[in-house]
Amino acid sequence: MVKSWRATVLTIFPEMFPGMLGRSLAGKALEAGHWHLETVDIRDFARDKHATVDDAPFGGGPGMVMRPDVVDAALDSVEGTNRPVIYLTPRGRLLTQSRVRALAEGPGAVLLCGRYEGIDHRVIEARGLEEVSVGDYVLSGGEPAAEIVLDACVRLLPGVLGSAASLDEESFERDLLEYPHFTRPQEWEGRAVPEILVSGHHERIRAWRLEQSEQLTRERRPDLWARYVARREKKDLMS
Ligand code: 9WO
Repeated sequence: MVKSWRATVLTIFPEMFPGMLGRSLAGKALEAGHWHLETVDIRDFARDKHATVDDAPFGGGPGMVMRPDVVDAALDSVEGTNRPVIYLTPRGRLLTQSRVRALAEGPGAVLLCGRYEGIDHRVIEARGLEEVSVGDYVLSGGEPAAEIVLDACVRLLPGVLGSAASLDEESFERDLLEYPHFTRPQEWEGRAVPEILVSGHHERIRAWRLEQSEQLTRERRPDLWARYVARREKKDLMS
């Protein structure tokens, strides 16, 4: 039996976990023991009688900042120093599927959720925290972002998804957006399913789907399209 993937979430709202994850595939996987989740209540590491975790920013300005000593003590309480320690922040590097894949292949992750205007910069530096963003928008705290990271990782853990879905991750087609999907009824409110999909020509269906993916990616995501073209050309050169 291999040791299961381990997530530790540091937050002042531990009751937000597993949250939406508990109701999804990740929740089933949690019950099945494919991964392990623990929360650390940052407030438990405050040392004054009011359990203060935040204070006013030096230099003035609105809002409050999480104290470095409190966050540091909370991080000290976490076992397993071989896991990456990630701070969820809109300032972070954007999360990609390749980072998700690497995280899922590792022993787990420690996820630090900030509130207020964020955490004192010195603890980010001192701990060498990996700053990660799940998108270019500001939330009221890192917790929903942590749940997104966990959802993305857990579905890749061995045994969590059925075999069908795990295969589609391979090759340069990773850089493409998904082709459109259709199911019954074959005609719905005057809209027919593309004829090719009911033709039974598997090779032509595969080509049609690739073409749809390519067109959509070209139109919507020039960044992904450039990477796809580059990878495809490199692959063509090697063959
Ligand atoms: C608050 C704020 C107030 C005025 C002007 C600028 C401001 N920025 C922030 C801010 O970034 N607050 C964060 C709230 C502090 C860290 C935790 N919070 C958070 C994390 N919001 N959004 C995220 C997040 C994390 C990962 N991916 C996307 C968003």
